[in-house]
Amino acid sequence: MFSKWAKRIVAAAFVLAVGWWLFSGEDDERLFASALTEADYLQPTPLIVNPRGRDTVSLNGPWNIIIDPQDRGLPTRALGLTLPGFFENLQDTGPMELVEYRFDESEKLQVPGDWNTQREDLFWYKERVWYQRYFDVARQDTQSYHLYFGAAHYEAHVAVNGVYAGTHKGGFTPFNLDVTDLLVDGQNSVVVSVSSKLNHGTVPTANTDWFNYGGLTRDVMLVSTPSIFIQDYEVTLLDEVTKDIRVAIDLNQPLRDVPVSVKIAELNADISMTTDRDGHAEARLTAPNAMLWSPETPNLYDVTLETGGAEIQDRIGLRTIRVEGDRILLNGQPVFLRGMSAHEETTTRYGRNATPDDGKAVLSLIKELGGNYVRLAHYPHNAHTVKLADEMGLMVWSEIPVYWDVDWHDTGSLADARNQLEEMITRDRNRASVITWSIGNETPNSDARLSFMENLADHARAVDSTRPVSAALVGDEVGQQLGQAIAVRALTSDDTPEATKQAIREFLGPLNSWLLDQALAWEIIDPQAPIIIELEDPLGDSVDIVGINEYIGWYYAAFLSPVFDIPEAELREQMFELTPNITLRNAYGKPLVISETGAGAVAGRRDADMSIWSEDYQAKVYERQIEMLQNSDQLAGLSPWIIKDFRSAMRPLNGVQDFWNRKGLVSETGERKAAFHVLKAYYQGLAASEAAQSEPPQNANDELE
Ligand code: GCB
Repeated sequence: MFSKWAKRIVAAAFVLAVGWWLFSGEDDERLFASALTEADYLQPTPLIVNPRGRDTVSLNGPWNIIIDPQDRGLPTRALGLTLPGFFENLQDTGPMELVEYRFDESEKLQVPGDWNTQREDLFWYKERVWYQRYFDVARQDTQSYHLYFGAAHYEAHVAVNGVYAGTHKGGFTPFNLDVTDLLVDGQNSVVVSVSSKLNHGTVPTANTDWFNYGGLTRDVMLVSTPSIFIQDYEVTLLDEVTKDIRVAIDLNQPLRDVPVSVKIAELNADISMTTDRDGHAEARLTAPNAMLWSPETPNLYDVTLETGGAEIQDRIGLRTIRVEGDRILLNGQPVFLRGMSAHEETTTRYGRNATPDDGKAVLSLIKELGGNYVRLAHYPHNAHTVKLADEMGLMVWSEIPVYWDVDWHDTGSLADARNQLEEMITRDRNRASVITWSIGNETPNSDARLSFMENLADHARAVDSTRPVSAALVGDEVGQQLGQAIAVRALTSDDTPEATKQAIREFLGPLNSWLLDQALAWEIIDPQAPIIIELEDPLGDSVDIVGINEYIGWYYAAFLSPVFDIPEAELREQMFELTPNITLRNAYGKPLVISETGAGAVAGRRDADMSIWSEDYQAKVYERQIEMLQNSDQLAGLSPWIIKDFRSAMRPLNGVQDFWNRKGLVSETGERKAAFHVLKAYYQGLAASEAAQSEPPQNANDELE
């Protein structure tokens, strides 16, 4: 028999031991600190190419959601315990259980879709939303299962049946997670937490002229493959004359001697190969009868790839694309890009495009203009849209969101940008429509930015050596040289008020003023001479196609007016006069694409006096731009800004913008503005003369027959 005291000591020791066991975790300096830090993130598994051509089950539809502005659903540490958070999808099974969230019977959001336009109270919301749904799987032991997300904006954590499975950063590219070991036969639960918060270190940062749409914005699916499967493949036309084609396949594992095959039935091509020790196989074939892909003839071939009995279906166009001197050659012939820039928004819904029809509505507007090209700005658009561009015959500029003020010194930002670039290329490398990978937009010139961007250019070429690399440059020179031209004209005109001349001289400073006076006296500068603006941004040397964003006719007048003390109305008039005398060039002898130009206009606002925000003013900017463009012998195309008015938190002007950027050629509901018709006449004229030039010479007898 134990004595009373012995029993008490044992009981106390037991209590202490349990307490120590429960609460002896490391000391937490913060209560409810996140237990999921970047160091713990599981990366997605390598991207599976063309999931829709495989065995998939769609997980689109209504998902249960919980709004979590304080990140309380993430696993946290408190009182020495790790609390698993909402990943668990815990159910209370009785009236005495404290579970402070519930997905079942919660509100729902449609997937794919942004949350901002599905619920009024989420319009400006950027923090975390938890998504959950159930799905059934008839599990087969021979199969591998992958959860595939077309995009989640911006950071997503995924858990399956309560187990954290991986994290992805980047709001516009796909990712997949191998969840084979987490699935059960029958009903499964997936929980995804999505945060749309951007900061100084994200790509892009929070500083963008487009709307921060958050959520599971693209298709979600469960892809089922054999355990050994084709991860990635490439079918590329190498030569437009010999019609040599390269086919390359990569397995998900480095396995030697695995039989794989590629069939293009219409071309009588049926190749069987075995993989090397890297799980890679490749072959060349010649298809003399292949009809090439072009915007005028968007021919696509059914391609079937197979290994271990699992087939993948694709439709692939064959074409070559390269740059020679200042020309872009499509199938060996110079091509002029008659395009428009587009955000991923359309006239048929408010919010981020989600369905193939949304993408089609955007591309159809560009076809209606007589276009052959679209700049998908400023981030990779939905895979559906790029497929449609293949089918509809539109060449594509595809871009990553390296925009304005990314942190050029941050290795994390560079890693994110490289990853997004690689995911974009991997997803779309078999799309004939994509003719260039753009590594960014309007990145301000500095040494740190140049090495960041050169790193991206090298990476793009390493991942895909078959396409030119491009970037849209901001062209500081345009503002500077326009300013110079205006200063010279104002100083030499008798009509300029003395006060204005004085303001310009003050801006120039005594030395520049004196130099200018001498140059004028010695007739080295002719105030009426054509203006040649040469873009010298060193990034132009690192890319193959130089894009320039220039807003002659829109921004510069507002920028220069206070500097020169010239009324903005007068400057705008001068800009219109000067524009046709401007020649744009790049210092590197490369193809020059006007990646942006434009002006804002409210649909329906007409004004013969040409006030800004009127359709008439916008149309005049387009007319003058078109005149100016004829001067540039390096010009290889244009994609004015932008096909449709788009949402932007940066554009608050009430009664005019109301958080819409108004530079669209059509309004958010599809009203065509006057400039739409100006550009349409220009593009249709160009298309007609190109068609006439490419027609074989008329046989004299044809007319007699
Ligand atoms: C630009 C940017 C684009 C803006 C546009 C504008 O240069 O590249 O993202 O939306 O100008 O409207 O100012």
